[in-house]
Order: sequence, then C-alpha cells, then structure tokens
Amino acid sequence: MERTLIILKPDAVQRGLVGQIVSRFEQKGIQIAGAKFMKISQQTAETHYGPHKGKPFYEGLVKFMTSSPVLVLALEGKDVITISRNMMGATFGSKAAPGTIRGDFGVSNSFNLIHGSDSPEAAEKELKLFFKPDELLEWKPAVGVWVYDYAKGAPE
Ligand code: D4T
Repeated sequence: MERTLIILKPDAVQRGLVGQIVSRFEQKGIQIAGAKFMKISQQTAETHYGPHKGKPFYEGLVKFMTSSPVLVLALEGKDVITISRNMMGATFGSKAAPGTIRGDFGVSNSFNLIHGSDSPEAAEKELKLFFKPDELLEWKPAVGVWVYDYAKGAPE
C-alpha cells in the first residue's frame, strides 16, 4: 500500500467543500491514515512549494496557502498517488475535466482547491513535512476485503 499527502486548500475550506471532497476519496475506497486541520506557516509553505521558487506565481501561491486554514490528509491505498492525482484533475480549474475535483468544483487557475503529491519521492518528503510518524495510523477498515480482491494474497 502507498501513501500520499493531500491538502484541501484554503478555498476548499472557505467554500465548504471539505466534506464533499473527502467523501469522494472515501467512496473510491481510499483510506485515511492521518488528518490535520491547520493553518500552514510561512516556513512550511515555502518548504512545500520550494520547487516553484522563482516562478511568477510562487509568492501569490505561498500567500494563498498561508491565508486561511487547510485540511491536510494522509491517504492510503494501492497506487493512491496516481489515483488521487487523476481524481484531482488538471492543475487549472478552467481546464480540468468534468468528473474531477478541480473540474467539478472550481474555475480558477490559482485557487485550485487541492494539492496531491506527484511522485513517491514527493509523497515521502511531504508526509514528513506535515505529519509526525505517530500521527499516521495503521488500521484495517472493516470493508477492506470488499474494496480489494485478496484472492491471491496481495490486494488487486
Ligand atoms: P499542486 O502542487 O498544488 O498539487 O498542483 P499541481 O501539481 O497540479 O500543479 P503545479 O505543481 O504545477 O502548481 C502548484 C500550484 O501553483 C499554482 N499555480 C500553478 C499557479 O497559481 N499558476 C500557475 O501558472 C501554475 C502552473 C497552482 C498549483
């Protein structure tokens, strides 16, 4: 099983979309391993978006991400990084396909509702930035055996 870091950004919280977005992941069969409602500090935002430093949208992005509370999630599942990126849709709300989170809930290109790690390396780094090890829980959902096919041992 893989884990990813998801942030429901300030616009998702302010617009009251948190429940609907979390529901989509739950309905898909993705498991919550950690959750934190918080205001991101300037330092954490700068570290998280460090790879974008110097780009024209960087300063505005850091200001946006630190402006209001967010819900940070650690999500778990087989191929959860790719699956959640597909569920999020393209970066810009104006371009994201209908059926995706950004495509269904937003039009803005900078207020794009949700962040998700884009690789296993990024997920590992980002999970460490937002969660202490004991804040990520190992648990077996009661419906787990109906979410995946375990006939061959490993989840399919
Ligand atoms: P994040 O990182 O937030 O999950 O978004 P993406 O992975 O889909 O997109 P990204 O890293 O290229 O951009 C990070 C973040 O910056 C905002 N942004 C991006 C912006 O305001 N203007 C821009 O031109 C771009 C490219 C939106 C997401």
